[in-house]
Amino acid sequence: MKLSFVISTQPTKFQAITFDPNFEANAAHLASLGYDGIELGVREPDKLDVANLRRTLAQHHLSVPAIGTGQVFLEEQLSFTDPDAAVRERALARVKAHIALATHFDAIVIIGLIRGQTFPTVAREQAYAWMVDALQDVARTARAQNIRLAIEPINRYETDWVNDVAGAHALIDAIGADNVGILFDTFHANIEEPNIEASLRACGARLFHIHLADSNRWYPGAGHTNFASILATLRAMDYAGWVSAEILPKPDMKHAAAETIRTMKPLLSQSADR
Ligand code: LER
Ligand code: MN
Repeated sequence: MKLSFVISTQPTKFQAITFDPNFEANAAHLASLGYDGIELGVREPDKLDVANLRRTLAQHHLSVPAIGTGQVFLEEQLSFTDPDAAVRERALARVKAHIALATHFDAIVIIGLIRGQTFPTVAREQAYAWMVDALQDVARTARAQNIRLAIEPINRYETDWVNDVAGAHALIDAIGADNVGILFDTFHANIEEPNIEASLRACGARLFHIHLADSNRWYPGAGHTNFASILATLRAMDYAGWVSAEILPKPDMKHAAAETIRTMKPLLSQSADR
């Protein structure tokens, strides 16, 4: 298992993510702390200087395990369930741009808030059907480029469906594509799942990616989530993916990144020794 840290490539309202205009300095710092990669939160893939980004990451031997899309909903309100067909189309086109970006890094594309939620003026079944149709289209586009998608269950205070692993399985069954799996975020799971370890096991082979945050969304070690037990569960499942710290930059990003390493590295090296 490898460790990454989530960084936004643009300013964003999403608080559990760091944006610092000096990406190069952040990359150098995270690499010096011992991170293996940077997960990118991206609103506008077409505005990124990919060549420059790749150069900086290569310089510091960092990978990009995953690319987040949630800002497209948070900043621009684009989603697959909007009552306006033109908005749904723009959401679809944007996620396809994320897929094209992901091919440069062999990264997973995360499907969180962009998938949409219910709207008062649209029947719930209709909104769900639009979401499934869009994700089938996105999954086909991703498959043609060898890219995997990860559905992220998100807690009830941020969205009104697909809040847990059971909801993610139901959505993936409806999509019917094997390049679609689950992103398990320990912060959301602490709110929604009856038992974090059992819910991890319930992901089975669909477990594609992990977001790490403690119960209070601070760095691992700042709350009451049992990361030793989570890592032991992942080892027992032979999970070979990444764990990515998506945390509030508190008390500041550098402190949060260093504390994450302090808690997680000993647990991760146990998994390498197995
Ligand atoms: C994104 O990864 C996430 O966890 C959500 O809380 C975004 O709103
Ligand atoms: Mn997350």
